[in-house]
Amino acid sequence: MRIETVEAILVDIPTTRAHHLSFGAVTEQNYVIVKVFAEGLVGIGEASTIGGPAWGEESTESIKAIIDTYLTPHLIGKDARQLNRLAVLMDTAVRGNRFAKAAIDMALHDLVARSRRVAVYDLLGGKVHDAIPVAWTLAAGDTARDIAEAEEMLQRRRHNIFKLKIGAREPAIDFAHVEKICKAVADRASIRVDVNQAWDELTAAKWIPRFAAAGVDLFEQPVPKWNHAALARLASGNACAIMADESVDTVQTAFELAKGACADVFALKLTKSGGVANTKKVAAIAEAAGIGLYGGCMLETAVGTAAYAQVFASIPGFSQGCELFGHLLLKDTITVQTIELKDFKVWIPEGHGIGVDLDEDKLGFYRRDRSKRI
Ligand code: MUC
Ligand code: MG
Repeated sequence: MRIETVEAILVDIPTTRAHHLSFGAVTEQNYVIVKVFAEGLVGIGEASTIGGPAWGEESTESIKAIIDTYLTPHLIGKDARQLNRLAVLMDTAVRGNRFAKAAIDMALHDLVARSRRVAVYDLLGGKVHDAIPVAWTLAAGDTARDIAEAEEMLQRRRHNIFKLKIGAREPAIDFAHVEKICKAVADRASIRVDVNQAWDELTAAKWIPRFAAAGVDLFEQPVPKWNHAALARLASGNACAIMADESVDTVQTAFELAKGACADVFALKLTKSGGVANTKKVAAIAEAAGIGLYGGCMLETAVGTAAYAQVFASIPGFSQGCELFGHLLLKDTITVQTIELKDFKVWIPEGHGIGVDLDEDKLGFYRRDRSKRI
């Protein structure tokens, strides 16, 4: 199945509300939608970034440039079915840039699965989950609004795990905010916080036990990604489970973090790890080290969400659930099918490939190079 072309399309979609993180507020999510064409079939994938290069090093613009200029020329004419060989080829041609490689890798998996008329999870040996418990992020930037959102999600039986974004304000102000939410939903939900690298170790050591005493179950990335030693000391404190997100990306960093007992939980993301195979290797390292798993996200559209879901479905574990809700934070959808969230779980999409198809009219509307939006 010879690859004919690869298309990388910049897409911007407004969010339903501002999403406040330690480094700013997001009102529009940016994506690169990738299409790989071969023998009359098209495979789709996606790279999503949050706040341009503020969350991580890659931006949608850099991802598109890497795909168009440095990855696509190596892929044209190659056999799409050789997924492992193509992953090695991409790693040889380009260092790092894992989000760009992951978007192509998702599209290749989708293409090959569609050509065999099976789901991507079938390519990976089948599902171990039909559904995974799914969190919702409360990040409206306003305590009353966050509590109202949590109540609505509980009432609709969509989410009973909430992740709160903190780190932009003084810890005492964040604490008051989180404490009020913990009190409001006590015994009905699990509350976690994500600091997105904003604290130093002393701040984390001082505040984590207080947040834990208020009812927080899990602390995500309290310190900068490079500070593995601080993560290890915080994790050994046992006040609260520590989850590595930005810190855990490559197979090598996963191994280093596991070796140093730096985290109780790893947040898995296909984009962070550079594709399907490496995500599964990171999961295997976690399994070997007794580290829990959480299915992370980058607020993907239903394309990326479906791709993540297919892969997560094939991995045992996920003791901490997942956060495959990104498509529901967007004002619109660019897929024909949606991904179902009910009974506090996300349900793995069924169908061929990743299980969702692009709505070409919507894609046409939201693509950045469309000169005039109607
Ligand atoms: C992150 O750092 O976890 C995922 C969900 C969310 O609210 O933010 C992102 C990124
Ligand atoms: Mg995070």
